[in-house]
Amino acid sequence: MASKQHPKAPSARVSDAASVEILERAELSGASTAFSRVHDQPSPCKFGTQGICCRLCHMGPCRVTARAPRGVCGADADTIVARNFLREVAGGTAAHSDHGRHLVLLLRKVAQGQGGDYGIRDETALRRSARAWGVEEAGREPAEIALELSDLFLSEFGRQEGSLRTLQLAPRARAGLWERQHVAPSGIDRMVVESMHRTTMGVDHDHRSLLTHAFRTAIADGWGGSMVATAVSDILFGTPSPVRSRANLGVLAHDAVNVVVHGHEPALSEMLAAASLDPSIRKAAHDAGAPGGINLAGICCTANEVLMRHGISVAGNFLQQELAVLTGAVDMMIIDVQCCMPSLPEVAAAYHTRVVSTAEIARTVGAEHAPFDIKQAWEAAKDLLLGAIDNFRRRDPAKVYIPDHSEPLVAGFSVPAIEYMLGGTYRASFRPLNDAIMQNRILGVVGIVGCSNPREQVDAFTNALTRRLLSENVLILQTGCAAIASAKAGLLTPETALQAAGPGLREVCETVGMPPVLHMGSCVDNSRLLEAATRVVREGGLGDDLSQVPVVGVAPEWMSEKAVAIGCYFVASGIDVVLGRPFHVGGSPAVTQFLEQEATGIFGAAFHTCPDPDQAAERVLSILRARREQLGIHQQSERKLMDMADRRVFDGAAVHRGCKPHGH
Ligand code: BF8
Ligand code: SF4
Repeated sequence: MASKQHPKAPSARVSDAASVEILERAELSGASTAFSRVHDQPSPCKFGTQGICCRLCHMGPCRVTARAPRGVCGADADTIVARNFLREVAGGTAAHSDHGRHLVLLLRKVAQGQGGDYGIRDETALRRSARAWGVEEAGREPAEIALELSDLFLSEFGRQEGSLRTLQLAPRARAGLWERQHVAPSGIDRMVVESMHRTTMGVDHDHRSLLTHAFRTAIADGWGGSMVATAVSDILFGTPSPVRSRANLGVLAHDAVNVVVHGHEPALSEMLAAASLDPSIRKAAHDAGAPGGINLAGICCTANEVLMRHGISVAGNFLQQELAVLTGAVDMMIIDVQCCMPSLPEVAAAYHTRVVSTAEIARTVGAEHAPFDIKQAWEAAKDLLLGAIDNFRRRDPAKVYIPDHSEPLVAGFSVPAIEYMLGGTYRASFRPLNDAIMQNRILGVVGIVGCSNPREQVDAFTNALTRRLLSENVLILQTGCAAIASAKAGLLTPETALQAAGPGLREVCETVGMPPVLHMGSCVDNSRLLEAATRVVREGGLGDDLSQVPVVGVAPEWMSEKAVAIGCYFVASGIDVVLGRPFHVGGSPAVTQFLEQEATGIFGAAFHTCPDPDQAAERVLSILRARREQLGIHQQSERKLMDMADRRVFDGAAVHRGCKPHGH
């Protein structure tokens, strides 16, 4: 069972001290983790890596070689690679969008008075979304608005013809481009189904046609399913605002019942957060010998959801799920959907930890299954916590090792929160950000997103890139496991991030009271990045489309097909994407060329692959500078401190932040 010894020391494979300590212990005990299994899968199949393996029909599987350049049906490398790529995008889109659908169905039940213990927690968010999607809200009751809005959202999933309504949230120039290029998606579900249809044997064989549909499908994810998921989460659970918390395995407690929520969908974890404060639950925990009560902590994007809204601490990101169990201190790990490793019950078997799966669609062999019924959410949440309390009694202190490492952080940066920080209560506005970009105090804005991957040193690329770009006066927006990586490195505290920031960025952030690295939420919340970039366009002065604004997306350590979909909707939105790891498309120069070059002609943005952080930083900076040059705002020397004349201009701009852009 035990894996072969890994040639690299734990400290070369993970970055944070807590993970190093647990991984060292895991390897001594011979526990199987992603870090040992990756060593058992040393050289990934080269056909798979290049995307030239096809198993879409039973005349195959076929793989492309120099001697056999076509599959049995005649498909060549271009067709096979493009089909495989489209299926990845469809998978990612399905995951984000099905998550969105579950939330819309919950909102609809709430609107009909059948939402059990759920309600509309943020009426302002409801009215904001209603206005954005063209639903009449003035003078109407919340339930009435919510019903119409949820019906509209549901119709976006099932729409059979015509473009998604939600595309109207994009800058007008971008929505127009999508129509002209015939990539405006129709129904979200339809796009995914069509992806499967196009890629089945004998249908779409033209790599350009297949890849175009990949972008169309991805737009239905970013501007459709994910946008809806974020909007409905904010309505039901509250729009995030800045909140303090901590991240890393050290948040687990010796004296409390540790309940780890892991996965993506926030409905159950919201209820757990509330139930953990219930007096009867706290008393039960005390009675069981846990004076600290219930200590709720998160992993992956469920962590990000409850962090953003409640400041619940983060136990870790993707590759720490097994490490958390290996502390021996987790009394219950509650999993829902996506990124939950099937290995968890096996790791847990050496401890008292109970792994409980809760989503109807997601079973894990060896885990207990407690399907979560929203009609009895409060009771279900309390039952789970009582089960965890009971299990706490079985915790073996001799097996517990909690690394003494966790970092403070600030998260909770929704777009309204950013707008408020920039402009204050009366003049909430993006104007100060646009001005700072135009005056070259801020070079540009970069979204650093995505996963961690055991094939590289975990978190290292993300954090090196974040530090470098901060020093170059780049404002950083983060989501997903990348945000947790930076949290563990201390980069989500304003103090540390400001120290790393270049002088212009630091000055702006200190003036408006905003940290230079903004945690914007989970991976479906990459929609918040689209929304923020759109706000920059609408604010004026930096072009009229996303392809003009100095904004770049980076996925340094991605692993999930969800990241492929996210990358595609960023590019389709006109935002260049730098990947730290290449797609599985190398077997087709034509597909590679389409993604890395032809896309620019269609969308004004493309993919770039840069396997090390310095190279990625240079590429990001050169894209930002090129965009600045096109806008004619590149003249000011970079790294320049504000002198008094500058300061007067800046203060003037701040005073007139409500004004329209100069000369546009
Ligand atoms: O959806 S960043 S490892 S948890 S896929 Fe998964 Fe990747 Fe983490 Fe968030 Ni996103
Ligand atoms: Fe082979 Fe074509 Fe079937 Fe793919 S679809 S497995 S290339 S015969």
